[in-house]
Amino acid sequence: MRDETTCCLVRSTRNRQKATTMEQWPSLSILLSFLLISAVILSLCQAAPEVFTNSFYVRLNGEHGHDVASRIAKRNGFENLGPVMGSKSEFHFVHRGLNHARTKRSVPHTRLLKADPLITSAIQQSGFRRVKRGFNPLKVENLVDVPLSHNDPSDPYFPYQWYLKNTGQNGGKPKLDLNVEAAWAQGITGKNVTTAIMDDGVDYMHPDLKFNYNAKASYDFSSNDPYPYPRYTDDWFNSHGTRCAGEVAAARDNGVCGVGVAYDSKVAGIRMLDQPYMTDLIEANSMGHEPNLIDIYSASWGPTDDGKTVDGPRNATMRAIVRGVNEGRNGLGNIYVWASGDGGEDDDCNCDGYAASMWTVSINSAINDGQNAHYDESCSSTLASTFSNGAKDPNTGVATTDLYGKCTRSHSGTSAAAPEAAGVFALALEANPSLTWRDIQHLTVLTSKRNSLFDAKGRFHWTMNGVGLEFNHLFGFGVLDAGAMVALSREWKTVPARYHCDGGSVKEARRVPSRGTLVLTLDTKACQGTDTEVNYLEHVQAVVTLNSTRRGDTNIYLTSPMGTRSMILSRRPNDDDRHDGFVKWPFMTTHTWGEYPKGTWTLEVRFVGDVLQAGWLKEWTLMLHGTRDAPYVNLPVTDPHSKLAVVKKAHEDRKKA
Ligand SMILES: *[C@@H]1O[C@H](CO)[C@@H](O)[C@H](O)[C@H]1NC(C)=O
Ligand SMILES: *[C@@H]1O[C@H](CO)[C@@H](O)[C@H](O)[C@H]1NC(C)=O
Ligand SMILES: *[C@@H]1O[C@H](CO)[C@@H](O)[C@H](O)[C@H]1NC(C)=O
Ligand SMILES: [Ca+2]
Ligand SMILES: [Ca+2]
Repeated sequence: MRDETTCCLVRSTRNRQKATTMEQWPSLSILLSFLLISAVILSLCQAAPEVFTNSFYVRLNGEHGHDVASRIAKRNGFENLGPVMGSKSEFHFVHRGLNHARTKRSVPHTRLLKADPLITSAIQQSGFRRVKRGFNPLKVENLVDVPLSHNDPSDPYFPYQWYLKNTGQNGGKPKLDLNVEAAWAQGITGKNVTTAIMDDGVDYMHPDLKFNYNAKASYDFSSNDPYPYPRYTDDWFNSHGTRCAGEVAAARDNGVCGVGVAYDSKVAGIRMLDQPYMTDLIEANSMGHEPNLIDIYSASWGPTDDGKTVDGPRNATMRAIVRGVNEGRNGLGNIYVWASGDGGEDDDCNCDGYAASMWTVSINSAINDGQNAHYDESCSSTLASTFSNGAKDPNTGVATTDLYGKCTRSHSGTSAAAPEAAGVFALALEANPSLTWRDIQHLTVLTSKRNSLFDAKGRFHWTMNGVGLEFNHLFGFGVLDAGAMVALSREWKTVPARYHCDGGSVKEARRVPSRGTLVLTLDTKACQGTDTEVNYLEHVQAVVTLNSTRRGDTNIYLTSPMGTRSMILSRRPNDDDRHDGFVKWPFMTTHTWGEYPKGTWTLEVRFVGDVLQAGWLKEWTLMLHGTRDAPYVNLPVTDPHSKLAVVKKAHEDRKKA
């Protein structure tokens, strides 16, 4: 079943009544593209000056294919780098005579391309910043002997992999881990599953990775060749991807480093972070690379975590993601795993359009005693958590592979957390290869655990939503439990079709008071009686347009008819924007998962901070995503205390009432 839009910046009013369940990048009218472009340009002005690269998105007037495209490029003085997402009519051209980054568009080059009779459009790519999350420079490692049980992997770093098996090493809390041994004990180790590490390259000759390397699914989009080997620098800056790869698929019992979460799975390297500026085409080609060979894409990067950026996937990248979830894995949908961000309490991952997307699984981190890490961001779109580093000794990071055949124990940041989740999902996909991208999200919600996770500062408490699912603003539905996820995956029945319901809008501009709160309500029937009826929620988006004299002092809450209150925008003290505000920004919450959407939704907007601010809320549209039919009805309940049992009972009681 396909899934319709919502993206955000350009939600089409024309599509409102459209009865499809496909996730869809809306067909764009001129007005809508204008909105998108202006939103993008506006958000860029805020963060960094716009630059233009020497690369061009080129659309031909038909499906001419690669060779013709190369000839067209050549006769205009360009080089054809290849198709955009495998297309026969869209290509990526570069002009070697242009600087890699300039401050002005090169109108003559664009004009030259557009004048070619076989070219219908040519867009010079802007360049922007995408940063790795959690980079730690090289450290010298001294190993000490830690006793092992005879069932444990014999790899020398396994005793340091407290996130796989926490015995209380380094002051950690015993059993606060991913519970992977319970998955391995079911014979599940990730066989025939490929995770792509979209990063700065992978040392695929590393003795702990080379037998699990999927060369066919790999590519280097930074250098445009099939070998995503990291570029050497003295400080090993480009070790990030190799470290992430080892967390997923380092080999077992080979005497090298530790083991991956899914140590019999494969990793692909997609090198795409190592060039002066990121472009939409590099991101799109990376996220759309070999979607039938790659099951899971893991990303430990994003817009700058400076607490004042509002940015997300651009045009082609959004298309790549939507195509991935609709068509990838031969129609089951690719899984995109995202590090929620390292901006700390002063940032909000709902302002990061990758992490906040419904089509990515956004993962936060916890440290080895159950607290959040000091760099963790919080937001209502985070689905679950894994682990990053130690509490007492910050060098007790994640033990994994490092460049040039080495090992490290100090990989950290939410960067380190996302690949652990990719590994757990690889286990789930081996246990049940027919899981869809949505099944993975449902399984995550149902099997993640509160365990002993807590907010170090006591701000965010564990709260029960309307159908008995416990969530936390920092950790989502809790820490992944590989054993439980694999067990439930085996009996899983694919969830019912997904629908997208426009739950209504408030479109008159309303003043946000300088003191006090603007409270808006929307009564919705959740498209009852239409073919997009939603009765059981998955994601909810509040698409908001607002301006204010200080964007970072704006605070927004969304409360569901069942009383679940999500903070969809927290204070960001560094965000001093006073021009752009938010333009149709899709704030997302996962906290109302499983709830019934019918009834009254409440949006509260207010200013926090010491200085009086002023602003206007110009638009609020409520987008409800989920199923018409109850999920989980055909799933057997073995444990009456499981979340599955609790939600099923809530749904059954509701039906009786
Ligand atoms: C491995 O996965 C591919 C699809 O990704 C599938 O076609 C193939 O049958 C699988 N092989 C095994 C042995 O399960
Ligand atoms: C986005 O894509 C649409 C349709 O493919 C195109 O018309 C528009 O110019 C693109 N915008 C940018 C900024 O590339
Ligand atoms: C916000 O928009 C309103 C109405 O369009 C306008 O009057 C006001 O000056 C704007 N405020 C800011 C801070 O841009
Ligand atoms: Ca090993
Ligand atoms: Ca961020």
